[in-house]
Amino acid sequence: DLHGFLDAKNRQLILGGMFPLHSRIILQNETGDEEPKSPKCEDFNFRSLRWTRAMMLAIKEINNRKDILPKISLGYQIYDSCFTISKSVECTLAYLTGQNETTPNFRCSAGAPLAAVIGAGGSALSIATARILGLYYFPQMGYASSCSVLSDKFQFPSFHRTIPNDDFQSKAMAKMVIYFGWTWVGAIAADDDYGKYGIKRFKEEVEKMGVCVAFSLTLPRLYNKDGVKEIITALQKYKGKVIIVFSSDIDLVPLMEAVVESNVTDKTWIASEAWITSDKIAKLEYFSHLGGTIGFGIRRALIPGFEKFLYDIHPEKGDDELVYEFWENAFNCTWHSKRKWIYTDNSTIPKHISNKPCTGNEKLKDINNTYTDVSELRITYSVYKAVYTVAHALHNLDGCIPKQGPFERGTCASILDFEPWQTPVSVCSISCVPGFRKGIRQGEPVCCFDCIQCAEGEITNDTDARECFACKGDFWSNAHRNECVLKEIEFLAYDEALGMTLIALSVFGVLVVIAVTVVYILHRDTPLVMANDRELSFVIQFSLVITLLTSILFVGKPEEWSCMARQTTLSLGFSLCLSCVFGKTIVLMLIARAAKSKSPEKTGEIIIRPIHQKCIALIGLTLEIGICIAYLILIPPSVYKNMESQNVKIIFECNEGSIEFLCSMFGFDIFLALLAFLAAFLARKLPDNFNEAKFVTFGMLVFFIVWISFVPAYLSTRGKFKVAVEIFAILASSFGLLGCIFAPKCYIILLKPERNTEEIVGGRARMNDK
Ligand code: TCR
Repeated sequence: DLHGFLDAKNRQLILGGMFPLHSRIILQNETGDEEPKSPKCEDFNFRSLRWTRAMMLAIKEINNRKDILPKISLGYQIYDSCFTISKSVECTLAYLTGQNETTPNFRCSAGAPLAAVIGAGGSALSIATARILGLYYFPQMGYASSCSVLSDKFQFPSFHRTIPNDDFQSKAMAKMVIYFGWTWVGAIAADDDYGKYGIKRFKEEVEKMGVCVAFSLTLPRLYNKDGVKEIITALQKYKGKVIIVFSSDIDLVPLMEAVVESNVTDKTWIASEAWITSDKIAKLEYFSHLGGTIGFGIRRALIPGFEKFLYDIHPEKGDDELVYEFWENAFNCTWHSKRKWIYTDNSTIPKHISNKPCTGNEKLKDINNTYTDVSELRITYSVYKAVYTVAHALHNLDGCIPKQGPFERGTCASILDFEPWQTPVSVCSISCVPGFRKGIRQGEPVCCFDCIQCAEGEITNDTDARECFACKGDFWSNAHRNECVLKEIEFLAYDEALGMTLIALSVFGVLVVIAVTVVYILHRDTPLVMANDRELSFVIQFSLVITLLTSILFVGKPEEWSCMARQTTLSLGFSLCLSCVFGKTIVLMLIARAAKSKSPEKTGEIIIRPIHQKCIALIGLTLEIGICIAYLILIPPSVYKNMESQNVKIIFECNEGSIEFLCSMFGFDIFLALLAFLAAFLARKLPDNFNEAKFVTFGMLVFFIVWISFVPAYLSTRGKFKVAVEIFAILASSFGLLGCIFAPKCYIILLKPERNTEEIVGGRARMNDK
């Protein structure tokens, strides 16, 4: 049915092929005064026809198979490269432009798209064509191009091959030379990339091992008598035995003829893969000169059904004109009828073919021809593999699952109109990926739009979306804006650097306080410790331990209990500390007053007794406890998940409940600090050597400065850093008090014990004794 037919036709892909079906071109208008024409080719190559047939067989097999490209049929379009760069480039251009000015030599296609090119034979041809095809990333699969440079993906981005890189061969040859202990060898390279690179690598390898290269010559490209003669002279002069030749068989033939002619014998030839397997060289005439030649071959394989397929060829079966030429060459006869209209402008019969007419009844079985020789399928097998490789690649392309594909954003290529690399698209704007929405451009058609990324907290998860959707609740957009993800939770954790540092600082502070306490206990009976109520000193030390340790309550995930505990403990700690300090300084103040009134003797009387000092401390603490209890009972703090202050995060923090209570709690502390400060300030001129009041004044100033600067810092930070700022203030003020009140005393107790006398502390020590 027509539909089915059209469908079948639509589902076709073409594989291009290039084979050196002839080995040279005949230059046409050497004068250059005529319109340029594609040159004709001569010297039919049976071996290449076998390669060509391998490609056809592979395609035929693939088309019959259900497991590779089941819904696609492959066609082919094969050109003769004539073993020349110019022809191969011409074919490449024909492939790329799709213009059949150059008619393919074998064709089985119906205007379907070209998927890949198999070829182009030798390295020099592949290098030339791969440079052009590479411009478009057009896939190319080499079957005989072994030159090492072709592995350079930078120069040849879309070239692949089914034959090993020559580096291996060059190295293997070098190893062989070294193995046999040959240290004096000659080298001959064909004048193409294959020969030159192969010999270059070989020389590099052997020279490293101390082998000397007696001569290294290049085979002339075209049959050039002088060039060959030069090589023959070198060979005759050469006293060594071993000659390495990197060349294709075709280029080598003239030299071999000259070798036979000039009777260069007694040499061992080391052959590269391209000529060791060739029947153009392995001829009886050359045997006396070339017998014993050694070389490496590539893997040989059997292709089932290939022999039958090879025999299944007849000029009258199809319209491939090359088959007529093959027949003429194989059976040494002439198709007189065909010569008239196929070989239009060269109807003369070539010299090497006899005038005997071809009948069409000739049997391929009767002759011994390279074409039908399936005993050594090496390059042939490589061609066969190349076709299968391409087919498998196309199969994978066809089986690509959308969104999981290899191309941008997981897209797949369409099998029937994929791009050589997979590019031209005809759109005004490229479609928007998930995470972006279409933004209309004023006054332009709807196909033209901008892709605008969704705002934070909004997402889209399909392509070309018109709108973005907001993430709800605990969710927020991810970086690509194509998924709603759970918001990050933030609090100052124990295991992060900041939390650990702060805890370490507070523990360090506690250790210092303990050290001070130990010093005080050890020197408990010295005047400096005894002066001004030593019990109060111990209480101050204890309260500093409490304030330092409360900072730990601020770290970690906030819980109901920790929220309730942190601010109250802190304020209690400070109130205890400050009321004790006040209790002490009030005594100093009174002493100072008495000293002023110049009646030192009366000091004892004006002095309130130590018990009174303790009472002051107790009253301070009790009042603070009262405020705390009221706070905890009436409007207690609680845990709060803060989602407003930062969109991307949920901040776990403590809601302080009542700001009034909080302020009165700390306000009371500040009040105590003020009292202590005033008292100390008034007593600062106490005329003794160790001026305790001065240090307390200083300590209170530090305390104020820390907490005054804390307020703006606290208000301007967010999240976990807010907590960190508070801990910092706690630590700073505690260290400040510790440093100002106890450091000077410890200094004297430990380092200047001679000053720890009754004189220095004046009458205060005495006072304490009462
Ligand atoms: N690589 C050669 C061409 C070549 C060849 C062959 C030609 C090889 N093997 C066999 C004819 C027959 C290996 C090149 O130029 O890369």
